[in-house]
Amino acid sequence: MQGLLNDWRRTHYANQHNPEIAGSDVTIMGWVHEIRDFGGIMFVIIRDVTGRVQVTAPSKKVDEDVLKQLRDLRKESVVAIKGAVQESAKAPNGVEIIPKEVKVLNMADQPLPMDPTEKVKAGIDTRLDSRFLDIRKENVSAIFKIKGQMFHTIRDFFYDNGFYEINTPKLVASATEGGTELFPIAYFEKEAFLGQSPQLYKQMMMGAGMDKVFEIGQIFRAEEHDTLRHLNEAVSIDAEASFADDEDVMKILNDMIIQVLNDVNENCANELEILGHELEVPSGDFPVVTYDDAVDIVNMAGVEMQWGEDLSREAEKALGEEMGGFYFLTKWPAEIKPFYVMPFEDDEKYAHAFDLMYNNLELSSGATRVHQYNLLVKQIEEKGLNPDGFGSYLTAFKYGMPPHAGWGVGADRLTMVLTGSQNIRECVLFPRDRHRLTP
Ligand code: AMO
Repeated sequence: MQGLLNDWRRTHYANQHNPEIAGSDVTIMGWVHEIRDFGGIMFVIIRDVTGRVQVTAPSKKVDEDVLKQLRDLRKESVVAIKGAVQESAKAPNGVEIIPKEVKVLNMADQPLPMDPTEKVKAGIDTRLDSRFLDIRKENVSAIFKIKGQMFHTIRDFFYDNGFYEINTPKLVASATEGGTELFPIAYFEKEAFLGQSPQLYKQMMMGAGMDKVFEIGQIFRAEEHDTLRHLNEAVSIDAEASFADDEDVMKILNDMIIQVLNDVNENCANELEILGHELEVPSGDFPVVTYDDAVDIVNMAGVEMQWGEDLSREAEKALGEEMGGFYFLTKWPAEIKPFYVMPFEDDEKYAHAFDLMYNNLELSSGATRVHQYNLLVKQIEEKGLNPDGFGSYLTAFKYGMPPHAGWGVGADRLTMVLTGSQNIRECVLFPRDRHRLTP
């Protein structure tokens, strides 16, 4: 059978080729990025997850069978090549490979649905339709390498700070963030939905005595919006901590973001360079602006906003213009925050709720939670919801629920900031939006 690895194994990745290994034999495996045939000499660029390396085949030096195999290659085919490394001032890494044996592992069909070398530019829809080819581009895979580093740092951060990782159900019976944005699903004879937030479960874990928990998981929002920062399926990084309030968890969030920025700068310098993106790391605590001050700032900028309204897109832009970078927006009107948010003791119009913003992009929402059963029932009713729908959640508040606070960060939005992407679709492998359910 053709195309099997058999006893062939890769010895070097593309980025491990440098003048230090000149003279040695290597086996590389990857995709045919480019073929240039000048008759007397042929260049084949091989690409793998780390980058590219040049295979140079002068017809006088290379076996006729090998030359024929190279000549018959089609772009984006998967190959393995054994050869000798030789110094070359003109080649990308200062070295090239003179091929001795070629194994075609899988020939690619032609024409390609899109061109991963970007000689022919494709729009976002064509790219997403052929996402596997799109991600072969280094400026696209760079985004996901940075996103991977982000999750790595975040998990390290949580584990280092005493948080336990949890997984909560995504098939749920009720809404958490207000009633309208749920995807109904068929669940045998019952009504069920896709979860829009692990909110109720992470709070129940506080009642379960787990002290500090986090979850990284999918959230589903049936909002009809079609914007550059909303998807119908997103990844949320959720944290919840007991015996803590909004200020405590803002500090945790602040520290986590700084660690992510530092780690991405340190470990993803190559990816940032490919993206042409620089990441500034703010020193110390992010600035804080209260909702009241934000209303003034927005109005002063000529965008009309009444006290008690959520920020319109224009209001977010005006505020972002004034604040810049990362900042917290605090002391929200209780009326526009969910039922689980703790009101101020001395003025119930305000809630102990905050958003973390980056320029005009909301990255996170969080709050001190209501931990008293009676107040929670009252707030559920005031939001026009029926406490009967929250049975097992509410019960957890009757038998020893500690004071607690937490937040949820949109992972895909944070990736936009880390990579300088303007469209959230760039930061999700297979985005789900109003019009897209495949691939
Ligand atoms: P919220 O609804 O604000 O809060 O969501 C938290 C964060 O998740 C991201 N996000 C989204 N990202 C992309 N597309 C969407 N449709 C989308 N919806 C939300 C945003 C947002 O800031 N339970 C609370 C969190 C908490 O209080 O702990 C919640 O879900 O970045």
